[in-house]
Amino acid sequence: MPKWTHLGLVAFLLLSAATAGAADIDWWENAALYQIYPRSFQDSDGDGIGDLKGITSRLGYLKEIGITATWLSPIFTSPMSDFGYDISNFYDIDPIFGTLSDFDALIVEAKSLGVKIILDFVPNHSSDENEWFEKSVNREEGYDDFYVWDDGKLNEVTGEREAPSNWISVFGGPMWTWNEKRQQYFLHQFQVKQPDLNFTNPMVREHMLDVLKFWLDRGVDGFRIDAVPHIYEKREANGSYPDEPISGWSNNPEAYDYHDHIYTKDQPATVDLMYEWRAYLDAYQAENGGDSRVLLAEAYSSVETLSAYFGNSTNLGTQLPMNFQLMYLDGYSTARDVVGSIDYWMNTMWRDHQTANWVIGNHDTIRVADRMGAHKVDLLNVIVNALPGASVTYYGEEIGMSNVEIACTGDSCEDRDGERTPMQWTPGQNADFSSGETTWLPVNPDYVRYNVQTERGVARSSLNIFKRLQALKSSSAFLSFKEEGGFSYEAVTEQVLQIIRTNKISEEYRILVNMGNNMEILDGLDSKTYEYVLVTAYSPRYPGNTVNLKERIILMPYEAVVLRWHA
Ligand SMILES: *[C@@H]1O[C@H](CO)[C@@H](O)[C@H](O)[C@H]1NC(C)=O
Ligand SMILES: *[C@@H]1O[C@H](CO)[C@@H](O)[C@H](O)[C@H]1NC(C)=O
Ligand SMILES: *[C@@H]1O[C@H](CO)[C@@H](O)[C@H](O)[C@H]1NC(C)=O
Ligand SMILES: CC(=O)N[C@H]1CO[C@H](CO)[C@@H](O)[C@@H]1O
Ligand SMILES: [Ca+2]
Ligand SMILES: [Ca+2]
Repeated sequence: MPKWTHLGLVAFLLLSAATAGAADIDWWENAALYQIYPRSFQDSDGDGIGDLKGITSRLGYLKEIGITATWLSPIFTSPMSDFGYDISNFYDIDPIFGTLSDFDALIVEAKSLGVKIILDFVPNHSSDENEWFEKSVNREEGYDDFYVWDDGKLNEVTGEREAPSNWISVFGGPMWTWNEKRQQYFLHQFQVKQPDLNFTNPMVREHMLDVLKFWLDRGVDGFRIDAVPHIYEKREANGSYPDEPISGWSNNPEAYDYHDHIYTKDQPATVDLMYEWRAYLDAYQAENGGDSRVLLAEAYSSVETLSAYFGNSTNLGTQLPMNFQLMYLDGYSTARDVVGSIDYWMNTMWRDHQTANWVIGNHDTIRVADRMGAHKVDLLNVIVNALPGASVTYYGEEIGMSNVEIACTGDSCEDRDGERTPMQWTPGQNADFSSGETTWLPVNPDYVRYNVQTERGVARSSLNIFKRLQALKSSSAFLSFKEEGGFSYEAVTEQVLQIIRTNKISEEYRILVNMGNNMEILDGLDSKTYEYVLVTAYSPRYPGNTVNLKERIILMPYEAVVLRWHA
């Protein structure tokens, strides 16, 4: 495929884009999305663990910072072996987080504020403590085939029984575990305590639609689907499971990376499942009214695969196949690297579907401050909000939270805890996350400086920059991205990224981001005079200053600015 040049991209938009105006944009297409990790957002009862009442009390904050919709990591009943990603009852709230009536109260408050609520939906597996699994172990009628069971193979040399295939689970170790009671192996792509459901079984799919309906009826605006690529596995017509080839990426035969996951990831049936769920949501909307219900898909897959999950005009799939490309940047990434990451998405998803979304963090990835450096947090917030489409912010990134190093002790060792520490609200005790004596994870000691209350009062804090970005994101030039020539992006030097957003009539914004630690001098970028409308902490300029781009503009190390020209 020919590489798309940025001029070419603009030309392409000129030639072929429908002249869709802001009015044609559905809410999710330009949404500011925000991920809440419920254990860590706000504790309401002093037990040191965040909960639903806590979230409800903080919804006003989401409104304040311009969030369209928030998605909550799982809040369902769970033995918490994988902190809620192991669900024992898909129809209830875990007591740690509250009750169904707390949830209903949350929805009422969210609706009155105009903040949409999206739930994490974990279809691939349940907890082994789910009654469905117990029924399946006991081969109860209707549940016999609910999970992926197999007798395994007989090793002809040793005469011993072996797992059906060589598959390795995502967290390491075999993907098959023997169940004494049923005398069969069951499949688990994640932990042993997370047996995979059998999605070729229509009964399982029906149960899952029923789960969706249950929460839609309670007023949710959509679902973020966990672990989409892992839903189906390859099974031969004769019932056997083919071994996966060695990848060459790891020397450890117990590690997930040891194999190339051609039979346990992104199997073709997954695409149809996306269409099935989207059709269900659309039918629900048609019947019940209201705004579009959305599907966000978590899939660490190629952009080409994500394109298939999105679907086309006849087969609609997930609206927001989450784009993790920017999460692969690190402290050494230059503006050209950023452009490369943007290109990968634009060359496929934008070209084919004119849709985009940008994720820079989640509960499985170290925070931007640690991954790229504290001085780059604002730069990344500027980039994801300046690009067209939906932005996805992990709680705390808007105030520049960083990882906490948490000692790993024995069984409770969880290497993803560092990015899951309590939200930092004020410089008070426990950052006002909890009134308890201790919190489930320690509050980052830097909370005295990085917290919502303090940052509200600092003109160029990460928080105030973030808020300003949200205001821009919903203004006409930023909404008109589907119009011809509505935007472009390029690396004007190795270290300076430029994004242009314009409504082509009265307004043009130039966003300049210096990713490097050197001063950058740019001559003759354009012929117009611009006003500084947003400046970051490293900028010597003030909002309201002007600059004539026919002459020169100087950018300090790690400076990002938004310039505005108007007719
Ligand atoms: C999954 O369910 C289908 C339909 O009930 C059944 O034919 C199939 O054998 C099951 N698959 C496994 C691996 O149990
Ligand atoms: C089942 O079918 C696959 C693919 O056709 C083949 O490779 C495998 O040897 C077969 N296994 C058995 C036990 O017949
Ligand atoms: C849409 O995608 C399906 C496959 O999922 C394909 O069969 C169909 O031809 C596509 N339609 C269009 C209009 O591209
Ligand atoms: C980013 C994300 O949500 N990752 C989750 C994927 O699914 C596994 C198993 O459900 C979880 O452990 C991850 O946290
Ligand atoms: Ca609590
Ligand atoms: Ca699966």
